[in-house]
Amino acid sequence: MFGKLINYNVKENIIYFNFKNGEGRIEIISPSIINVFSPLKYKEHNSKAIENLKLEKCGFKAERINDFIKITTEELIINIYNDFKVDFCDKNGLALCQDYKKERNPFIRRGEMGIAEEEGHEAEKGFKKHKIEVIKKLFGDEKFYGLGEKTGHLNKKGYYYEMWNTDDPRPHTESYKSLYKTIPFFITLRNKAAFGIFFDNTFKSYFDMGKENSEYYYFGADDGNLDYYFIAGDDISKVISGYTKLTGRTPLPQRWVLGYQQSRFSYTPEERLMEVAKKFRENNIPCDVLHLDIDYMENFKVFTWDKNKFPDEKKTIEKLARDGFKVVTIIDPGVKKQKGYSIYDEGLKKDCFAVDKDGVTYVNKVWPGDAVYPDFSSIDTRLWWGDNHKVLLDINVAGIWNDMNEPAGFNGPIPDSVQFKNDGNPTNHSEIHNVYGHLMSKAAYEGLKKYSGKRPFVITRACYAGTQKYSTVWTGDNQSLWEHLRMAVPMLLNLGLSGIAFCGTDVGGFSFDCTAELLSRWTQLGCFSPLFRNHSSTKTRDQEPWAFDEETLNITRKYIKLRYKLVPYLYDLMWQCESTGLPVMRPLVLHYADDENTYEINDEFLFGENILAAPVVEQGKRYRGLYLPKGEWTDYWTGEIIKGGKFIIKEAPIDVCPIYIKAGSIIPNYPEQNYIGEKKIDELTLDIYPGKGKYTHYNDDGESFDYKNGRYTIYEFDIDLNKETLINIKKSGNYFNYKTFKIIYNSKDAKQVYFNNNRIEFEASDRGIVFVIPAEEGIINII
Ligand code: MIG
Repeated sequence: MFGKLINYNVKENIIYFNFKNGEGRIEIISPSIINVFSPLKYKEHNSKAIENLKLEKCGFKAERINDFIKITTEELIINIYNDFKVDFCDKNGLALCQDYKKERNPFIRRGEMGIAEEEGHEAEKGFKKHKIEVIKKLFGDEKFYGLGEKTGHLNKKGYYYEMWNTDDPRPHTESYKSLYKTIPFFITLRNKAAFGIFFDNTFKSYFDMGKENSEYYYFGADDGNLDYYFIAGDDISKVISGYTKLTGRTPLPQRWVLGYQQSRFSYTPEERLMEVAKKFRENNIPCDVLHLDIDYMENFKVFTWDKNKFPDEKKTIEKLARDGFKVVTIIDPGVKKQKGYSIYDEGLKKDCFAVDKDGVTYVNKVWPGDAVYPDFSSIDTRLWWGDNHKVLLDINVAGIWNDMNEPAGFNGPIPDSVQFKNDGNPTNHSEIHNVYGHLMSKAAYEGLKKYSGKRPFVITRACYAGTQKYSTVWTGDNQSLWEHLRMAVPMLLNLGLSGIAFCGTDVGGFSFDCTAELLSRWTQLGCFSPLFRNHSSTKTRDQEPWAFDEETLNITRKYIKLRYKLVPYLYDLMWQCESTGLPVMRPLVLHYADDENTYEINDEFLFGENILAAPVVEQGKRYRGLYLPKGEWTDYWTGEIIKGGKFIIKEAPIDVCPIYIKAGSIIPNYPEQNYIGEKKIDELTLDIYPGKGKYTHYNDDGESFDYKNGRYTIYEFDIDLNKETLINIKKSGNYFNYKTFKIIYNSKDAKQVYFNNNRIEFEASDRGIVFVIPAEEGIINII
């Protein structure tokens, strides 16, 4: 397509290429991040994902070698050939990723659908060439990860997907090409080296990960620019850090957001909501958040309340607050088309709605009936929309749940011809569709930040690359099926690898009736999902922890309590994420990429680096096989210490989710609470597993942005293990200090304990000793 390479020239960090039939550019973002670009539609990048990118100053060299141009950075060699074919090599010249130099050549499909189609069988689409296509050579040993929220397994090799945000309520299966989210980013692991590719194109896009031919994989799009980033890394962590340097990182949330959340379509009227709240406290189950689904509104009109169901919504929220509950309300994009309804009238007046090709406000149907669609691609609309949240924040609504923002329409898909302002660069739906939810959640985030001053809590269903800066996500309408519990693990892991560190599924499943056993197992997974929310659809059977039987109540309570115990550990992970981009739930391969046994583990994951969870995802299963990577691991339930680097079989009765703690871990624990913030925590418990290790614990006010101005305390622990154990404690910052640390040291060998040379009394615990020291700098010495 580009034809012969004619010449090139260098300006600042960009190398411009002229080909016989077009222009190409290579932009050096950093020594290991390279942008490949051709202005096929727009002269410049028009990214919705990347904001305020700062280039790293770095030297590079460009030179002609025979028929290609060689670019050398400190970390990479990039060769550019005729037809704008690009090869990436490491600094020693070893090929990492190469363009495929031949044409696509799909496998053969034989036969005719004929009558089979009438019967309802879906015909596979034949070969389709895309306007933009980048074809990469398959070396054969690749593993692919990422691509956001996709069905199927952890490793995406051999799958074909499309990126077109889709609300399809049928049971999501492995053959689904699209769900609610578009994250055109994947990580390739090959030869123990990793790199990522972020294809920053919001039009409908295509990812064939070696399905149509085993010699190549490709990505492509219907329109837009050729615009992708190659992100090299020695390991997966570095690739994620590079990708999130481009698209942003999940910011530290308020602490209560990490508590348990209960939802339902819908908890109305007020009495029902109150009854649910009461049941939590009666049953001694911690809970921080209750969600209000669409029925709280008057005729599904956003930013209104149905006064028949909530006569005084402000009071309702106050009453719940006294018991430690926060309320999150749903807000859909569709605005009811009704004269006299202020949001509709105002939006029209301010020209905030998308219009059809003739400039007439576009109407589709959603919950409120005929509805119009805010044009979130316009800054004026985003500001207006953000401001609308003030009425909710004024009565202390604590977070916003954005749904239906693919955007969905009951009268069928929104036509491509619908017009959007796109901040001064007008375009149509085909370009905005995949970023509609992203821009909506950005508007909500900014409104919440402006009027609450706290760290915004937004949950969105649709998203694009970079949404992590604004919102957490849930994986939409799953069903109460074992198959969906099983699929949740790789789906959440791949979301995490795609920059979305904060995500979760509807615990228990949305559609269909849950069972006692399924809820028990799903809550065990939920305990380790950053967003821990039980939600289910209208008309399905009750799905709260107490809705089944005594056993299920006890099991769900056990795991919800465990979650509350682990909140300081999880909060530390979220804090780290702001500087590393690393997710909370991590596939084993992220930390153990030199161990091939970890490459395709679909039903185990690391919760941070220290905790390994292996949930049971099959009905009736009371034991399971699992892999422990190298190192020593303590069985959290039995205390048994197991040497890793092997597969083991673990008994897992219905109340046991296998959990292992890595040697050398320090896990901070909170005491039991009904909700986060119920108790002032002056004493932090540190659950310590002997071994060499380091841990950093972070503490702040848990809600405001003051931490950005240094209002926090950091405790650093360093455990050294020789003949005796030395734990070195350092502190920086002086704002949120504990009085004491209660230390649980999980070893029976301890004979004497000193803190800064003072002898400390200790008691025996189940698996070791317990003692209390002042929460100060110093050295603990365990002999
Ligand atoms: O058409 O608001 O995924 O969580 O309960 C269904 C009602 C609309 C879909 C969401 C689901 C929510 C439901 N919504």
